[in-house]
Amino acid sequence: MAQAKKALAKNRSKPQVQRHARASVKNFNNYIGGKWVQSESGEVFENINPADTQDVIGRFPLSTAADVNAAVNAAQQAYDGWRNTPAPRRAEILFRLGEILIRNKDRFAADMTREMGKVLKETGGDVQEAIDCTYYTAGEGRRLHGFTTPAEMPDKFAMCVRQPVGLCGLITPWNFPMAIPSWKLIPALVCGNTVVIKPAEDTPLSTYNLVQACEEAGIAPGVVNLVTGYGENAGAAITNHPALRLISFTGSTETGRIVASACAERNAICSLEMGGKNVIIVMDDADIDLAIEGALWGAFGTSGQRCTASSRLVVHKKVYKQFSRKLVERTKALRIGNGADPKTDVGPVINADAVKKIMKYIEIGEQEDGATLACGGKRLTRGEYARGYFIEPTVFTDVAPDMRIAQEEIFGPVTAVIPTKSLDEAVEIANGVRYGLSAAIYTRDVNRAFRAMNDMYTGIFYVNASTIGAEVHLPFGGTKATGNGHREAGTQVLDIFSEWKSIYVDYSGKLQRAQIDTVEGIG
Ligand code: UN1
Repeated sequence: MAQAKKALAKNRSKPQVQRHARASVKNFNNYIGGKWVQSESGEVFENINPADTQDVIGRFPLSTAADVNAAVNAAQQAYDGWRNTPAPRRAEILFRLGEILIRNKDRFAADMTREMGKVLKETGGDVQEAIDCTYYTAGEGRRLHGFTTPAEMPDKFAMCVRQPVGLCGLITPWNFPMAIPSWKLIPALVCGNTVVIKPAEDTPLSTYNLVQACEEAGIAPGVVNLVTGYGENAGAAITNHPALRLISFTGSTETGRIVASACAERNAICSLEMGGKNVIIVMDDADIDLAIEGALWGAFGTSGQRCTASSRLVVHKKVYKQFSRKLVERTKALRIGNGADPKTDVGPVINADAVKKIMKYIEIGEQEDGATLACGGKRLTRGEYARGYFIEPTVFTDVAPDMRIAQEEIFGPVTAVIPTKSLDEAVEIANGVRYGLSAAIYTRDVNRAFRAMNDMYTGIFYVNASTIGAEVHLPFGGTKATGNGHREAGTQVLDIFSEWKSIYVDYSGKLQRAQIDTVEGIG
């Protein structure tokens, strides 16, 4: 019997390594110093299809601190060669990587649907986001601008350049298994860093595909190292490794806090991208049908498993009934199923733990005084659903802003409709959570749109569009408990993966003391 992903995860400190010989199941390796190698532990874990838990995609190394060490050593050895490769040359290799991703887009998308569950259209989008990121960021290889500025002394030149940070540890989540690794990997590389990357244990294959494409593109051995495994072992070893100058993490706020304190202990740079409780505000002058489209896509795309998911819908009282009725009607019509079936709208959730957590929140919602379970709410277990992790798209109406389902990140196909009487109140409700990733407003009134744009304290804001669908050339990230002040994507990501070096060249031939010596003629 296949071990479900979370059969392992439940007992993470003591992973149950699969013991049944399964000749047909493929074995995958770590990639360290340009070689595909097993874990020194000799142990593996299984990658399981969340739509059919009997479908074992492959066995991946259950890596330990020793594997991480080997990967860090390889990254160290490759570092000087890579950082001294001119940035435009590094970028040329990355453009080749982009071409390889394009050629393999359909295969990578199919692999991703099989290991992660989301529908093929969306996994195609995920690979496309990695392609976009690769092309866009590779373009920075011929920019990576610094600046010059007048020095305060005569015969002195002042400038500022970007230098790589050094060796970087990248820890990535399962919901965007190629896009998010690319958001970290590509800028790290273009800036001249070498990396160790650990993908989420639920979706190692997509990162494996990305790293294999890096090898095919001709990135030198040791520049990119892949180590698969669990957070407790491989992840912790990366976070705590003294030679890794920077840790870039996307995942839960709880784990992010652990990563941040470990980095603080050893003065490592730390960039975090964590939870969200995103909101769509629907005003009484909105195009309601358009708002419904946005809400459905934002709440149930990727089965609600996006940091940017529209998990709250704050709707003006004048259109509340009409909006709720239409939303429930359309939600009920969504087809749930295997993401590989083109007729499917909503795929499974990622694993058994996710089912447990989401069902728990549905129960909490049902118990909350005043909230109405308007549709969905059940796990599907019969027929085609028997072997997967399927949960009905779920809408709660009459939700109060302080209820747990309106405050906590559920990360599943559940959304909460909250009535409001005015824009001011809507903005207050919308800002009244601990996260600050994405917000949206549907209105035809430009003044209201700009008012909300000004007052929402989030990293991303949309007008007449859903909370999901960020593009790679704009910065991505959030305020409050969503992040720690950094932004991925855009050119802003370069500020994570490079550090500024200020350079002064004094060609006066004499000692000139800044702030002390005065320039002749002025004082
Ligand atoms: C995430 O959920 O962590 O904006 C990333 C979006 C996608 C990225 C989501 N482009 O929804």
